Amino acid sequence: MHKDDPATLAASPAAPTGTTPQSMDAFWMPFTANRQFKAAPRMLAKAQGMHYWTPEGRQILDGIAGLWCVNAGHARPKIVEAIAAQAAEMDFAPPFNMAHPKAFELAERLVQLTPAGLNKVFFTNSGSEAVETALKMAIGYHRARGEGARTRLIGRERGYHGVNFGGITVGGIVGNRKSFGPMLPGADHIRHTHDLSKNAYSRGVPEHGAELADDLERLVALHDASTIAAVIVEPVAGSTGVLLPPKGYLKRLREICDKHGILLIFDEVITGFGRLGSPFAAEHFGVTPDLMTVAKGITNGCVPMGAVFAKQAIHDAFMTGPDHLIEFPHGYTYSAHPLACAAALGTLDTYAEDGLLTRAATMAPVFENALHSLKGVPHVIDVRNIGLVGGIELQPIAGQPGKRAFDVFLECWERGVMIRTTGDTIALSPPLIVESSHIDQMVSTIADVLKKNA
Ligand code: PXG
Repeated sequence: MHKDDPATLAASPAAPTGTTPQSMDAFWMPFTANRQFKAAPRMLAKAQGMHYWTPEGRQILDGIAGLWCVNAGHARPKIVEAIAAQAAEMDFAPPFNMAHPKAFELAERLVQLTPAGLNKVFFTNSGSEAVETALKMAIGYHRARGEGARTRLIGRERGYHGVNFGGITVGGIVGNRKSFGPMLPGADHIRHTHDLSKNAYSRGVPEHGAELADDLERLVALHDASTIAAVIVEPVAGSTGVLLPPKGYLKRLREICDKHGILLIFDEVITGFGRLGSPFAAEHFGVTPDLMTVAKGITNGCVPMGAVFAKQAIHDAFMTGPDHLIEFPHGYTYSAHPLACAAALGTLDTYAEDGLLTRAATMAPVFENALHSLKGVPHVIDVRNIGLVGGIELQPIAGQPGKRAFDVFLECWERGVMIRTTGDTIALSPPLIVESSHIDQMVSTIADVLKKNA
């Protein structure tokens, strides 16, 4: 197991490795309160193992694996070496009508990890692109089979599927949607599963709410199944504030999809690559989707990459027509980029060597106990956990939604712990190499901050 060796850390980058930029004017920052940030920047300059360092050399414990992606911890040698070697050997290869061997090697390695049946891989460069790709595959699949009326896409309230137009159409986070017009026509949403009145402080998946999957029957009754292409859900919703599927919910959703010929898409951008203690959430919950999107952990966050896994039958439906014609007119200049493929192969080696795709299962009880110790701490109204994902929901300050959690985030940063907040929920998703001492540091820092601000 890779650890942050104290000797290594002592020798680690105390000296500044970056400098404060002369001007911060030009960079329009993504998903950031730009004005707040530029008034009081939080800059990162170096990373190793479980930690970041600021340009001044201050050590920051990484409580969120970068952004749910650095699952093996930072600066893992095999990944660093693979990227460097690939950059020197071949920087780019066109992915349309050309290829390079590592793309095929990676695809074969990946489908060894996926649930049986998901044996075709299409490469993208992000989770958002993986989602667009999966939605297009779903609609194109039905059309190829002669069911061209199945164009309607169903998402779920509070869902997050990236930021492109298909993704925000099926997404259900109002702040990400309301400013951007009508989006794709015909989409609809099933209800979300969050119910604090019944499920607060559940350890692992909540008991109540499997019947919320029946909401899909309501939409089938309204629109008719013959118009519906696919349903997309996150098995565990991350961005919206860590919402776990009620016991039996995903199985029921699968059954209803099967009954009506609707494709089921799991968006595993955060749950993929070991986050729940299995390689994928599909395996964890014993439910196999028809299409599965991933990104983030596929390269340990080191080079942008996403992917869609598809069932054989979906792939095969496209494989018709003259041999020389493109079957699926879709793809990106950087699909299966050599640097991303090299990084992904180094990542899979690192996961395998350290047993990281199942380590979250071992650490989950420690993580769960630590998180649930926050029950009773001022402002905490719920604690949720599964594998190495944690959510701590806070009582919002009246009239200022999101402010309480954001203040906790700022103060944790000052105290050397990087957490993530969304609305008034704190999310934790540490690198899968996390040790008990790191978990204690994260949770005690959050508790101290909440008590101080009580
Ligand atoms: N689907 C899911 C389920 C995601 O979590 C995406 C798609 C989009 O991936 P890209 O690579 O296009 O960003 C994501 C991304 C958060 C947070 O709030 C979560 C994500 C991204 C940024 C922040 O913690 N997930």
